[in-house]
Amino acid sequence: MIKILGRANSVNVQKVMWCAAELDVEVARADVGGAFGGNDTDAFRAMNPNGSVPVLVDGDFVLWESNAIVRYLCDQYGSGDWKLGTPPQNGLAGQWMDWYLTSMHPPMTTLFWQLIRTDPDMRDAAKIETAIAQGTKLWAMLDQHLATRDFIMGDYLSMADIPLGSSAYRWHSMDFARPDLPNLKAWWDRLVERRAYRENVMIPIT
Ligand SMILES: N[C@@H](CCC(=O)N[C@@H](CS)C(=O)NCC(=O)O)C(=O)O
Repeated sequence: MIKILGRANSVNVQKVMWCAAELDVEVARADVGGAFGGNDTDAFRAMNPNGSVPVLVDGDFVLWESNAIVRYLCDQYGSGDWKLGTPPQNGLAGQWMDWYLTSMHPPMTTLFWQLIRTDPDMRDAAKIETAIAQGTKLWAMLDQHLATRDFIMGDYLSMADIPLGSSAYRWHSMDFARPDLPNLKAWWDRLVERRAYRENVMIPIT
């Protein structure tokens, strides 16, 4: 069976677990990283020299980087819309997945660390304000894209929704004033309807 090494409260692990659940792929997850440790051992670093989670182990095949793992799961085990197929489809899905990592993840990480992992009296209000402003600008771009479609690629859920969808739970759940982005909210509501999303992503933010 496929193994995923990584703690359940990591957004990068959540992406992979949500994707596997959507594909109906059985996965055994082991708690590694954070308070569980185990990611700074020689054995772990032989699999992933970064010492980060998640890591996928599928037989002899080892893979790190959560977006790469999502793509691998869809390519290897997906069918129908989950497999995509044409270069333009793969290009567009990759565009949104990479945009999440390079553009959206940094302000979302700041918000997470400031609002969840930092004591209220130690928080940096300027950092929070900047991250909300950056996040608002970026989520508004996605809101605009979603004005004419139900999901990122069109009328079907795909790998393109996975990284941004995982982060959208945090955007809508952390305690700060959010702008009204109705298309984004409607898309997020569609994700919330999915059991695989609720079970793997919508868990306490810690
Ligand atoms: N770009 C990497 C980032 C991996 C990463 O930074 N993972 C964090 C958890 S979200 C981690 O391993 N932190 C150290 C730990 O959990 O001990 C990915 O998407 O997989």
